[in-house]
Amino acid sequence: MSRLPVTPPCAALIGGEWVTTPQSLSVEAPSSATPLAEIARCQSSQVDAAVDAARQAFDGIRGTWSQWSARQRGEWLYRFAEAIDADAETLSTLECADTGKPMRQAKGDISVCARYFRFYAGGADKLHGETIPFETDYTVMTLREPYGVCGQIIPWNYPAQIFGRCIAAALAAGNTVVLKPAEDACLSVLRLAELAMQCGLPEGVLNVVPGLGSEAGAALSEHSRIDHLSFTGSPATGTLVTQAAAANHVPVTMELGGKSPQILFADADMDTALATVVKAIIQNAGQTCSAGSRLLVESSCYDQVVAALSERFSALLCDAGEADPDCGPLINARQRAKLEDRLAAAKADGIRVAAAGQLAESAPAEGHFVVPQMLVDVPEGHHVSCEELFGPVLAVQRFNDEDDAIRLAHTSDFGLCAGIWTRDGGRQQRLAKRIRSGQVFINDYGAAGGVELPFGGMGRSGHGREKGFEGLKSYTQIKTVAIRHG
Ligand code: TXE
Repeated sequence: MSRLPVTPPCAALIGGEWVTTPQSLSVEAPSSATPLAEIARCQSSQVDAAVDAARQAFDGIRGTWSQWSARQRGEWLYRFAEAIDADAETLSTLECADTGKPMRQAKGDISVCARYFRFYAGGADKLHGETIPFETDYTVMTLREPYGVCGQIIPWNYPAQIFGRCIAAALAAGNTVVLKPAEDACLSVLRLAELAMQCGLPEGVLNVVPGLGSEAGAALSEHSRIDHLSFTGSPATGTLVTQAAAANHVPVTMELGGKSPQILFADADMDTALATVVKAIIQNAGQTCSAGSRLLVESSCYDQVVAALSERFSALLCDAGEADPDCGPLINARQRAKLEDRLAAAKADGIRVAAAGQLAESAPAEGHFVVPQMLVDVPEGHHVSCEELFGPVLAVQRFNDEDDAIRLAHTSDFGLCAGIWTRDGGRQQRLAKRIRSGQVFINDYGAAGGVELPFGGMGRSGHGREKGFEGLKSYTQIKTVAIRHG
């Protein structure tokens, strides 16, 4: 086994206790395919126990969470953010080893995780209802209340960040949580859960049930005693989760990925645009729901842009995450095989790789590496310009005018993020309104993680919003209270 700075509790967290399971799952390092740890493999019995613990903490039979004021919850979240920052070195080493992402990205992810807790700490006591004018002998008001027990199923690409995004908002709003982390990467999540308990979170408020999607994940999504479910992952699994939740009329938030376009006009600040385009596709080896995986270039500057980007792609170095390269490995052999298969199909269709990065000599032969690459002149509707490939692969296409750019942008069914690069103010506003996308960046892409900015999909990218104050509200429901005066 590779060495870790600390071994987080590799069990399930249920009602404040770390519980081992009869069977375990092996977690491997994507950079070297060597085992890192054995984690719990929860089944429906552990998920039941975790939901019971979360119910008790929320309903107040055993726990105290529902008696905490909003201000107390905010103070706890703030304390926890400080604890995350204090443990950043260990957490980022775990995240780097477990996901394979470059070390500086792992460090950035841990700091974003702490930022979520700080942001929502300030939001906890700013959620409120309103009064509504009604008949003269009535006072009518709304109360904004937590759902109760929130189920959360999260993926492996940003375990610590997505932990922050979902847990901080759900707890700030007063919910309790049962969290199913991904089987491929969950060590930082286990460490974060351990820190949360050390920071004095009451037992049962946060429960963690590691395991397989088809076992623990399915058991959580079909559970009849949860009140809300949020899921981040693939559209196919999202459909299964939605169907299971619908059987119990449990409301869901779905974050299902994207094929996000950046639209580049000839009048853009080219240096900034091209540096950002490269970063937006190699970040986390392209395994990012909001990756800028398509580049649409105005015809008049197409050849010049492809030449300049080719130079940048050729200089990229791929290596183990610990070496802090431009690009790390993919998460596992299955994701690598899937991507290589789609690239082989594109090659068979005559699609040209204009430039590719290099694999460092030091990169372990067993690592799941795919070098960054740029596919050019991709025909409209081809799978590499419509499907989420989830790798460091940029598909480049050409457009003639604004209408053409919007038409091309909408050839994928997703609608998560978009970038628009132009100095023309009117065009910026026209396109921001016309494009189908949950987030639009003008002369930028990603806005540095932006925990304050509402995030979520249009079209097949899902529904519901996380991040920002909208994300906090999405973990609440409205109760109407009508008082007839005596
Ligand atoms: O995702 P899954 P996978 C996309 C990306 C990637 C593809 C497949 O395109 O190539 O999905 O990745 C849990 N009931 N994204 O297979 O299966 C699973 O244990 C309940 C985009 O890893 O969607 C994990 O915790 N849960 C994405 C989570 O679902 C189930 C991030 C995600 O796994 C389940 C990751 C089931 N039947 C992949 N089956 C994004 N939006 O950022 C699995 N799970």
